[in-house]
Amino acid sequence: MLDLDEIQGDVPIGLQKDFEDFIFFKILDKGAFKVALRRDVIGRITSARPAQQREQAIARRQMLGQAGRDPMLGLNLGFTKDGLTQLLGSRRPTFDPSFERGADHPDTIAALHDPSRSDWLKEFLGDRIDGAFLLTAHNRALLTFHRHQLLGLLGSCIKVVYAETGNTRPGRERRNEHFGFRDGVSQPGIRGLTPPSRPSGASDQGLPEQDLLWPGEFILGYPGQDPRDPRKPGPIAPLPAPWAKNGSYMVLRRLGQRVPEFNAFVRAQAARFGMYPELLAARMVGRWRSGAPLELAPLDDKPSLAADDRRNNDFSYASDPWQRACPYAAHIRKTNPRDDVPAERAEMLRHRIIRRGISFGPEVAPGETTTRHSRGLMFVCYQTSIERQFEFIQRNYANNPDFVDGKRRPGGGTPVMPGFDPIIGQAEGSGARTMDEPYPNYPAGSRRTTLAIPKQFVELTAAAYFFMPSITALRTVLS
Ligand code: N7H
Repeated sequence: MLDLDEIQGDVPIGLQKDFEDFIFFKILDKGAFKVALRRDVIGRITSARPAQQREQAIARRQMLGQAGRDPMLGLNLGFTKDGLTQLLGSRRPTFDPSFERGADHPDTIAALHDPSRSDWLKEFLGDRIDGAFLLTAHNRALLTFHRHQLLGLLGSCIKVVYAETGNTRPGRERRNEHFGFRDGVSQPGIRGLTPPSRPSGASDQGLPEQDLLWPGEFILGYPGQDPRDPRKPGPIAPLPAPWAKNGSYMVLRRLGQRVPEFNAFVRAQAARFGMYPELLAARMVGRWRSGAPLELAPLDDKPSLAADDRRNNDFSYASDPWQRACPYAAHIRKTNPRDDVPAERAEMLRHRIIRRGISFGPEVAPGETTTRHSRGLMFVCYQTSIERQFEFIQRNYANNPDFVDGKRRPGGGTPVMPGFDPIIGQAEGSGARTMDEPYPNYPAGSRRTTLAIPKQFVELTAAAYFFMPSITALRTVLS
């Protein structure tokens, strides 16, 4: 059983939010910071227990058809490797190798084909970043009040290096990211936390086809997955220090999205292939903008399917071996290949992440045909090994045109090169990318098409890795 009073709420549950401040800071006065942390801040941190209770309250309200929302403030806190060194000294324990290297290390940048630091936001690079506060609220005024209060408590013991406010999009776009796709549909479940929806049948599933993973994949100090058997727990990974138990690693990436350019590209390419643009956009992502998966709705959107949480994830790829319904390289097939290689099912469960991102930046303005305002996704994900989880997905799946490997044209024909993930895949030196089979051969057909993508529509503008300690670690070793 997970210790929900110890784990920060954003990790296993998610902080309830319509607005979220990301406050990146440098510690100026270590002693004063520790005092303020212990005296004024730790008591405000939202552990997974209240986060879970709030989820239950929201679900009850929805069931009863009650409108309105309770004010739900949330606060979580993470430290970079530099922050841990500030607080613990240079002889502190060594953490995950990728965390210790950092997102801005030239080796990380080269391995992930990220843009070089000179192309990142200047403000983000303005000073050393020791930590980040994640602050959430259901309206902007409350968030601003909450932020002033927090920064007032910390006074001059920190310097804010950079801050970004994320917000859910307005009106009917509320659940969608900036390209207009519904986000937050598929997440791994956690054994012992996510209830199985079909207790009589698959005990390794939460909602239908939602994998239930052993908690050590996301929270330190618990058994993770067995690499050979999807149902069995693996060993508990050694902790960097005993106090790291109930902690997790957060990857943060500020991903700019060039929305008008993406839409214009989709329209032009769809015209070239003689297909309607919404279908091409869906083939790039693997879901329609509504959230309905191509595996269950290959040629026409089915919004009712998208809205049904018991059905919108209830599919696999083994039944689509020739990418007729969904391209191998579509964003969701690349980043979570499910049973695309049935023999590697257990291994693939070791590369999952819990995503907790939020959009930032304004809506596209009327007449904005070339991106004029910075907007995109504050991508956040949690894991217990950055190298094996986030970095693996980005490097070995999304950026790797040969993945998924071993596929052939129907009937055992020539080998297929699936191409890049057209949403987040990055070629070396920001080079051009291709994706196989944008035009569907569904239910049959053999028309061979390739989508040529000359430029990125998603561009990294800042990134950092954080450790999210347990409440006790914050109260003892770190303050
Ligand atoms: Fe992705 N998008 O709008 O196109 N993502 N993503 N992502 N993503 C998903 O299931 C998107 C990014 C994953 O289990 C959906 O929530 C955009 C990064 C994974 O079937 C949509 C950006 C990484 C899944 C998007 C972005 C991932 C997933 C479908 C950047 C990791 C679950 C809705 C701006 C390296 C797959 C949903 C599954 C789903 C979009 C970033 C990973 C619509 C625009 C950086 C694992």
